[in-house]
Amino acid sequence: MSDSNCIFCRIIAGQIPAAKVYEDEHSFAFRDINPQAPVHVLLIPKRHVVSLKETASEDHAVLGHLLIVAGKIAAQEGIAENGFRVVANSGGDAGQTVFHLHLHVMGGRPMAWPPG
Ligand code: DGP
Repeated sequence: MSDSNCIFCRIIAGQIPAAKVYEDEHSFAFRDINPQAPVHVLLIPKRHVVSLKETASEDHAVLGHLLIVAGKIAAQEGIAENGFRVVANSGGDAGQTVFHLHLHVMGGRPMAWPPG
């Protein structure tokens, strides 16, 4: 199910342009408009899920699928060998600004820990 008010649902539908890097039946990935690393891809489920807090039992398979796809995207983008980071900001304190679950797949430079 999609939400016509959601930016990411509209990107999946092709109503808002985005630089697509991957798509399959259940997921869609595109370049972040405000990249924080040389490679910064957003990977989202096609089904409108608000955040990790709102996941339902029916999302079990797609959540696992997203992690596997994240690794494939890292390989496709050439960042798998040196290392990459996968982040899901969930809720206000984490800095979530778009309320359609997304994994940030980032790499291409050394990253600090802890994150800010
Ligand atoms: P978060 O803070 O975790 O909710 O990250 C949301 C990300 O989405 C942020 O890094 C910027 C990105 N973003 C927001 N709007 C758009 C858009 O219209 N197109 C693209 N490509 N990225 C967007």
